[in-house]
Amino acid sequence: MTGDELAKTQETKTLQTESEVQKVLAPCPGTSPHLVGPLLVEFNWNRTMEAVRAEMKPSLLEGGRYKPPDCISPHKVAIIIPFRNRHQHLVQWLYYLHPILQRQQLDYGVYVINQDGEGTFNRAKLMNVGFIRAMKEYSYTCIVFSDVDLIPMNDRNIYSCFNKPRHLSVAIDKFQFELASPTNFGGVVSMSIEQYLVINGFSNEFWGWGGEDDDLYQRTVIKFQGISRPDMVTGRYKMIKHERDLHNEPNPQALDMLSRTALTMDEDGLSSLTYTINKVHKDLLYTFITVDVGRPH
Ligand code: UDH
Ligand code: MN
Repeated sequence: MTGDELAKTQETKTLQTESEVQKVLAPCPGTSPHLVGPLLVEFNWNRTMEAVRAEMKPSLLEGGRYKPPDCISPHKVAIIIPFRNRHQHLVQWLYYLHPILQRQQLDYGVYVINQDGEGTFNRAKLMNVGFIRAMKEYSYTCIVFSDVDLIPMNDRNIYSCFNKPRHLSVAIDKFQFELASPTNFGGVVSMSIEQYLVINGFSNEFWGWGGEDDDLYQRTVIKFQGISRPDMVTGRYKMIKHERDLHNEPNPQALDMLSRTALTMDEDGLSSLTYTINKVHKDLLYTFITVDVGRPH
């Protein structure tokens, strides 16, 4: 054996440890080779959480975490789902999204932020809590905020971050696959950590349904002069049908508050967030964080 060959064998030996194997993985390609495009999405089934867990078990790490096995993903994405009392929607979301996110070769984690108690729902505040908690756990570079009832119909709609904050759910079946309005910024939105910090996150002051997404849009336009969106074919979604939840009535103050976003945004948001975490549960499919967000003052 020549000296060179000997050196090679030793090199192979030192590469046995897991961290060394990680080091030699190449970066993932710009476009994942696993994408298939349009997807069939339907909700006329009732798989249990147990069944979904069993199906996803081979690929996932505890807490709803995943990393591509064969390349290093540049996209470290925390997915934040505002939640209360929507168990079956969550089963459906997890069943569809985990395989999609994996085909997109993302290094991701799923965080379900569960509002504790029966008080008025505050979707935006749950998003802020999810952001802070996820950042404490891992060096995420990107955040995707998603309603629990929105399922993408095309896996080329990448759950990652772009040069401007991005509205992903542009073409929902509920609105005949058209944009509900030109300024719509609800449903599924992504932004980099830096972008989210610049806009000071969501407002904490929108209690009940409506307005918080428009406020987020205004913050984004003020700081970034616009948003990013996929095309209307890639951005197709199905929304799981549902009635209005209890304690999430339309907020009568929303319009009035929206006239003051520019004045209040630097004082209302991540910089003023208060909350109490009551429980953190790590499931294989997600990290479930139960939080007391308080009540309107
Ligand atoms: N959410 C919950 N629990 C609640 C309220 C809201 O988990 O009690 C979360 C969930 O992620 C949901 C998101 O907040 O997807 C947005 O709330 P929503 O789905 O109620 O909002 P949307 O605009 O519906 O879809 C408003 C009421 C529509 C009534 C239609 C009656 N036909
Ligand atoms: Mn909904």
